[in-house]
Amino acid sequence: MTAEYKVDGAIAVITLNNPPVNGLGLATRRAIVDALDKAQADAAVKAIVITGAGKAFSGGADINEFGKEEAMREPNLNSVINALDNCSKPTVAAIHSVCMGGGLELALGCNYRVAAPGTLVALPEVKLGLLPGAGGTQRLPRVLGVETALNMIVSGDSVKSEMLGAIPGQKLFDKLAASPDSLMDEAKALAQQVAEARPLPRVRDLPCKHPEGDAYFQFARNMVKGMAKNYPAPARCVDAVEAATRKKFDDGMALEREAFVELMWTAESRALRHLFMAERAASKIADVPGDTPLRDIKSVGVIGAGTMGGGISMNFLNAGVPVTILETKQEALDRGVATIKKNYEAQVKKGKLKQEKYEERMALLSTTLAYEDLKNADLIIEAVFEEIGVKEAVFTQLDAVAKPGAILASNTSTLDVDKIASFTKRPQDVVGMHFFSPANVMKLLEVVRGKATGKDVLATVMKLAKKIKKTAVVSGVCDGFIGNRMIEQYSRQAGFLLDEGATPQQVDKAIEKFGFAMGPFRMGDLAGNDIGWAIRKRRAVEQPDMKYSATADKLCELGRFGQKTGAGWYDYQAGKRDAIPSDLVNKMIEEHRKALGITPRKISDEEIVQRLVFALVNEGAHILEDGIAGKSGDIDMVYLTGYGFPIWRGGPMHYAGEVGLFNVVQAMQRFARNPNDDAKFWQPAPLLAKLAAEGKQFS
Ligand code: T1G
Repeated sequence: MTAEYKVDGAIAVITLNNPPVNGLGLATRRAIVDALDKAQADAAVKAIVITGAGKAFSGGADINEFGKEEAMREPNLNSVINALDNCSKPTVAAIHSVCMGGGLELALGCNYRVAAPGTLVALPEVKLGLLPGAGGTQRLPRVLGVETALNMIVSGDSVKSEMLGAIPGQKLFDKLAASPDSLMDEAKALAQQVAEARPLPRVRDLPCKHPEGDAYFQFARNMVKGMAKNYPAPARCVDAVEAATRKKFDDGMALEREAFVELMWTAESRALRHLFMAERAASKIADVPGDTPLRDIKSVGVIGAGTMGGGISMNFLNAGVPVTILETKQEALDRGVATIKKNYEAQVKKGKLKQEKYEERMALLSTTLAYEDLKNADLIIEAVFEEIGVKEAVFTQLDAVAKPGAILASNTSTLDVDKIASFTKRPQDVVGMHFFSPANVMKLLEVVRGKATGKDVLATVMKLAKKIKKTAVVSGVCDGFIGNRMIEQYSRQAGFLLDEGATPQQVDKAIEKFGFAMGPFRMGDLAGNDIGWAIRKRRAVEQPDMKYSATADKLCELGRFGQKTGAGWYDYQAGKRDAIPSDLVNKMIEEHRKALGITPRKISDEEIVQRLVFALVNEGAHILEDGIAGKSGDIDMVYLTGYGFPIWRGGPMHYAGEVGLFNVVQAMQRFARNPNDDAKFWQPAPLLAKLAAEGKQFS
């Protein structure tokens, strides 16, 4: 059932019922028009109320239909709203919880609207690289005014119903219900009251003007150009709303429709829609049922009050979960707490956090030097020194102290979670929770699943990730999990590009122009070049055939670890973070090329970007083959939320699909023929080669 029809006295009630958020899929759209026909054919029915069952009035068009012909198949949403516009009896929308996108457009097609307080109202299409495509750009300005409507459409942000209802002169809501519980009674009462009222008020008949149209829309265009240079949709939103003030309603609708169809086929919209689905899919684990019982996490222990431990603690304090931080020395605890306070005070100073909220959070924080004090914690996360011996000591003690059923998590970024679990008698309770620095800011959380990790532990951590506003992605156990394993190949290619003739600044500029937040060399200087140095030393023992450019080691041998040592790939002025191209480093690279007998060549930005990005794609394909990531969208989520991959390109695996896997493999074959590149490096992963040969995508 996708819409229920019931007659209550003289009022017909149509209830959308397409869980989870009453997405307006084809079957639901058909059910609405059938119900409208039924109500109009029944002489006993004098008015109609439309509402939504469950947790939403409607979340809008059904995103599962995107890119499919069902989305456009009649009755499409515009046709449903036209049927409302031409309905012979008054229609009242009873709005609650969530009223978004096509759901709000549907409500705007009704003659009257009653909203429960606390309803989230939005036209979020722009966040999918679209614009409202069922009259939202033409109707919302008519009921809220041009400026309020345009702000909502260009931002895509939700606004509470009571705020919109308080706008002087607004015509969006005819009534705000006293409470969600009284909504239906009040909507039916209004329907009864207007049953004979004629002519029926239609939003499309309202005037739509802006007193200084030219100046305002010029201002709006300038604003949008600045904030959305990589996205075409916001500018089209401005065009459509401007059309509402200048054209007849139907002509404005035609412009909106044309813009909507055009945007639907842009790479940016495909990327944003992929991101929307991938983010939700990431929280689903193939072999962990959605109804897996969860463990109750009422308190958290964090071991280590350093940068990571402090940041991790803040995530839970922010979510109202009490935290006990354990350290080995009081001064380490004091330093850690002082850093947490400093972070919060900075937010209070910027007006991003209220003083009382800050105090509330600090009241949830306690500290200790004794493992004993963690005995009641439901989840304990260690963030101690990245050395297996230290982890062994910590988990051995945790095993002795933690209560049965406590989840024991390691924040390790490189060590073997199975080995860590083996230090306990409860491997089923052990899981990796790999936060990214700064842990209280970065959205990505790699949840590392050990061989023995319990399904309820995984389900609990994935749910908890949502509560602390993290994007959690499950990774299997391997060196570097998903993100760091891929970035190692990316960094190797960056080094080879230097050997062949590129400079650090040229590589960084090329990939930053492609959209990365930061190129590999600026990022190395920020994170510390010694991290990669330690990994290469380990590699030299474990995997001697894995070649690297020697430039990175030479840099570290000069003590140039990056910003923390005042010099890295770039030079830095004291106290500043601006990366200054270094003559010393560029000379070192030139001498290194000579020693290799390589004549430097000019390398195009396109080749730089392809070699860096396809290095990620190929390793991502290996990660899928090895079962370390469950789906390619998970890999995209890791790169979009943890490694600065440009959002509007959808992540490395999605981007490879946009390029075409055939073309990716063709490029890799060209690189393999380059005498100075590592032919073995460009051996396509079997999965990539197979999909490319079959003309398929990763997902
Ligand atoms: N259609 C179908 N399913 C949807 C959906 C939608 N529009 N929105 C969410 N879901 C699913 C989601 O996949 C998840 O499924 C479940 O609902 C809970 O979502 C013509 C073309 C509505 C505020 O962009 O902002 O209308 O994983 O985890 O935190 O102009 O979802 O449980 O199986 O996010 O409570 C415009 C997008 C579409 C709204 C609920 N609408 N959704 O948040 O739960 S374009 C949107 C949201 C459009 C017209 C155009 C949020 C939410 P599962 P959730 P939540």
